Amino acid sequence: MYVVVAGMAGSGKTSLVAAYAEWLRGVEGEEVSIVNLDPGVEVLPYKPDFDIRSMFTVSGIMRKYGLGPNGALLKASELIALNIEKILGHPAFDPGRTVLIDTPGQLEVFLFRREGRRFVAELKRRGGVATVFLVDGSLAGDVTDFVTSWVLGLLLQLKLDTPTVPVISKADLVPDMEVVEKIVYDPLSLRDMVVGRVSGVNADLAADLLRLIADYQQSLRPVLVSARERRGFEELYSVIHEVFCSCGDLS
Ligand SMILES: Nc1nc2c(ncn2[C@@H]2O[C@H](COP(=O)(O)OP(=O)(O)OP(=O)(O)O)[C@@H](O)[C@H]2O)c(=O)[nH]1
Ligand SMILES: [Mg+2]
Repeated sequence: MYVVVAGMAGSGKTSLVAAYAEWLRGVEGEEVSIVNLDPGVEVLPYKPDFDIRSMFTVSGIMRKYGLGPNGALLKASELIALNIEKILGHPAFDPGRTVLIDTPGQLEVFLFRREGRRFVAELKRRGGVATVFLVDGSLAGDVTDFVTSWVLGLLLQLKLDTPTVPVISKADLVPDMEVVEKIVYDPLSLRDMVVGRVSGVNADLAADLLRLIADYQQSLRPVLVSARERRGFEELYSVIHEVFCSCGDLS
């Protein structure tokens, strides 16, 4: 099975992949591969089984094509799509393993574009795919930030058309557990908090976003993880497995 780890820049993808892979390796019968698909990262806290940087890097592309960092990541996304067969032919992508895929920070430059969708579509042809969408727990201090990040996860679910598990990362930094619980169990109860912060038509927009969250939450439990404190992994494991079971035989 393939687990695509996605989330806004700095939401904790790489740290989670490192800590969760280590935990998963201790689970009996689990064969784990780690894939680094971020050509821009300099230092990784894990040893990848496949590393896109063995093919190209953002800094190499910047030099070669005279591009800035985002233009270079865009180019890298195209190169990933062009080399998709070669990449997915690597043994790290054996669908019999749990393949954790660490994605580039800038969602909008890879996963939200055609190239990222194509990559995920090819994964789906080979095995089951679930997306873990990280919402930075430290954002829960500002309800509007938290709600908008959560909505991004829904948009990604639509774009990739995969089961998507919202996961609150950096649980050790969550300033307000009440907001976290409400968004998971009863998003509409955040209405007054969110609507009061914006004016005019944006208040209606905010209320509609909460309704979207409530309607498409897919009755998942809240999953809070902390890569730093190494907690929440049992819950993450069981939710990912539930997602696969509810989607039929995807492993
Ligand atoms: N307190 C705390 N900090 C964390 C945790 N996970 C990640 N961080 C910090 O958050 C920052 C970003 O973490 P990364 O794992 O690099 O996040 P990322 O999503 O891979 O970042 P990009 O790939 O650059 O988008 C780093 O400073 C991490 O140390 C956590 O569980 N707790
Ligand atoms: Mg990263």
